[in-house]
Amino acid sequence: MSSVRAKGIYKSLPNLAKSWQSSEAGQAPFVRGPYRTMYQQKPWTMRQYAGFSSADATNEFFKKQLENGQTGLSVAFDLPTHLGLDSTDERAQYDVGKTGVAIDSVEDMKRLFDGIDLSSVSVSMTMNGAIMPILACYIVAAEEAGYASSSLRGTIQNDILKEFAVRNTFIHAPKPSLEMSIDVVEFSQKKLPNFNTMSISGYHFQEGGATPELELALTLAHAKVYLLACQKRGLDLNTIARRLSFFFASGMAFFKEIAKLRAARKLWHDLLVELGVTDEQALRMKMHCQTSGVSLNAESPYDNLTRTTVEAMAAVMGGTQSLHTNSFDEAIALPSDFAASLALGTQQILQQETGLIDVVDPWGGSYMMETLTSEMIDYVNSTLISLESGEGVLAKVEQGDIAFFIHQQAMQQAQLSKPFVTSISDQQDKPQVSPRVIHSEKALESQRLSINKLKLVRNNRLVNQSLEKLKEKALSGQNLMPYVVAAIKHRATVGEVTEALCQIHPRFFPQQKISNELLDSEDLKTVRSRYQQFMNKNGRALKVLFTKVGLDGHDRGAKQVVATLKAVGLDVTYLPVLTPFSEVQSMIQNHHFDVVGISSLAGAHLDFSKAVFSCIDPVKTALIVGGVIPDHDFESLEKIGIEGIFTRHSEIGLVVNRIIELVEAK
Ligand code: MLC
Ligand code: 5AD
Repeated sequence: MSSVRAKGIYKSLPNLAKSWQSSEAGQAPFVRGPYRTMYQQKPWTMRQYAGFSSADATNEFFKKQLENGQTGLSVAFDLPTHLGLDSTDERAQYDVGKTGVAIDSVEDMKRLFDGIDLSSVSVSMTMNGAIMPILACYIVAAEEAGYASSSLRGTIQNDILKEFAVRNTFIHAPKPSLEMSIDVVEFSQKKLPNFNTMSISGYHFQEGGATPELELALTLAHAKVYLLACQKRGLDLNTIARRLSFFFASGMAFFKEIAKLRAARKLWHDLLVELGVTDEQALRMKMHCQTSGVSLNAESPYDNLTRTTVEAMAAVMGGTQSLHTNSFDEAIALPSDFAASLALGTQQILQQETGLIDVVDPWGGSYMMETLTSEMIDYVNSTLISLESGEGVLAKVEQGDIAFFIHQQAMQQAQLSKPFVTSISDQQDKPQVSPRVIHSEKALESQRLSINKLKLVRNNRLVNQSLEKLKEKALSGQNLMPYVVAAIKHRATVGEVTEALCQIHPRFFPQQKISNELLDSEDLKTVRSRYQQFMNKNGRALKVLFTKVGLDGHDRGAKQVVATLKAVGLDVTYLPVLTPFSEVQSMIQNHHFDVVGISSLAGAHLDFSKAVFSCIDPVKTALIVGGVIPDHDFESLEKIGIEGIFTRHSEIGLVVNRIIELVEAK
């Protein structure tokens, strides 16, 4: 305890006289848990997030996990699906099936759940951008398989606001996107009464660099925007809030994470009471937790099992309803079957062997925990006031202020972060990790066949009519879900529905604010003078093309590099996310570049590198790659002809220096 106190995590002896500190679990304001009996009656749901390649491959994986004792399902979609692009769209070609399963139509959705009893297993779908067509695919697939939609249990993430700050799979601008998410809430309340209509997420804030307390403040700020938007529609929050659930990260700050979940329940209860909610069920916050991805380390991956266990214990001691434990190889690639089994096993051991489920709120009454909880509540309340100040939270989302705020926090956190323990760092002793390899071309081929077949058998006239109707309704501002469901039923694809919606609410490309701190650093001054010498010698500026080919929207790093290169004086052209590959190709063919840089954070670096390398003349142009690049791919990249590989840990000055070196060597 003394070290905790020394670091100032708790400052004063707690005052346990606060009324909420003597409340029981299952009693307002639910600090100690949403239910009186908690896990004694029903242990948390073991819900592993998964999806890769095709519907068939993921279906097989789901069935295996259920056989092994998993108690809920959770679908990870690939990037084209998130962005409402059919797999056959040129912009999607390198991302099909990479970070999740590809779903282009109701037929794929049917195959995803083939042979799985949807009336007994609850299904979570992490979908935000293409929310309407994907939920519609699920409803239609289930109905056609014989399930009444009122019997379906599960959760749709439907939390679009955080996408603009951290996760980046938005399609339309914030305001129309918000309206669509409320369409889903309104529609589901009637059509899917047992479905949680939102999973308001903090997880990604922490992954993006926020502290647990900031994660909570931002989540609740967004939650309030949704509540007010529902109220504005005339929806009764007493009913709506019963089916709003939450999603938090559980990182390595063990005590703080437990306090965060306790504080979250009280803050949610208070917020709803402030908005006039009285329904007991609605006032109980329910949550899913996932152990932290950023806390995992690729150098000594088996240590990640320990980290995940500790993080899972914090989530359970904090009273989560549902849990995903990360696989030990996640810092390297998508979980292998072996690693996924161990991750599920971690939860099973906690549930079946430790007695953790026998105790409700095990830390309740501890001075340390009650103080941390209390301080967390105070911090969130004061942060909410500043988030809501000025033009309010939605304006901050629209102007990119929240994204920028997180980015700055991430830079501060990076300076504070502790080094990883690497118990097995010696290459020779290192256990072999066999990460899952996704064959994107195979996945694309199978999607192509599936779309072609669908288009052959469907009635195109009905498809077109339903899409026209959808556009008409989108203009008039009605709830769009019934029209999306109708289009999907007629076998319109996810891409076609999205395209129709984009004709009314165009794709959104945000302006991103870039940190100036780096631009003023000492390191950069040295690099500037080196570049000046190069210019003096060669009498010209260096020409660089920087591209984020593909769909992964994590472009802050790329934009920061571009801004820095420009500040140093290089002549930089930037092709952003969603640029079709043919445009990258013609840019390279029609202009000279000394260096072409690719940024990739979602596993497509090998495919992109091969494709871009085939367009350049390596005698005149050097190709470099940056982003999330696992160690085991360095050799393959070098073989392709990549001359500079940069990871998240590379200093920006180093990148510029390497570019100059490469050009001098040519
Ligand atoms: C449970 N129940 C109890 C009880 N415990 N009743 C009485 N006493 C108790 N002790 C009841 C509940 O009221 C509920 O009934 C039923 O049992 C089911 O339990 P639950 O606790 O609601 O669990 P579950 O169905 O698993 O739902 C959990 C949830 C839900 C509410 C948090 O939203 C959920 O499953 N979320 C998962 C989200 C997720 O997996 N996201 C992945 C994101 S990954 P009833 O009738 O009220 O339903 C991601 C990564 C990325 O985002 O970026 O790509
Ligand atoms: N399968 C399993 N886990 C995934 N994650 C992301 N995509 C997948 C997938 N397809 C996990 C990683 C990441 C977090 C957001 O979710 O742990 O950190």
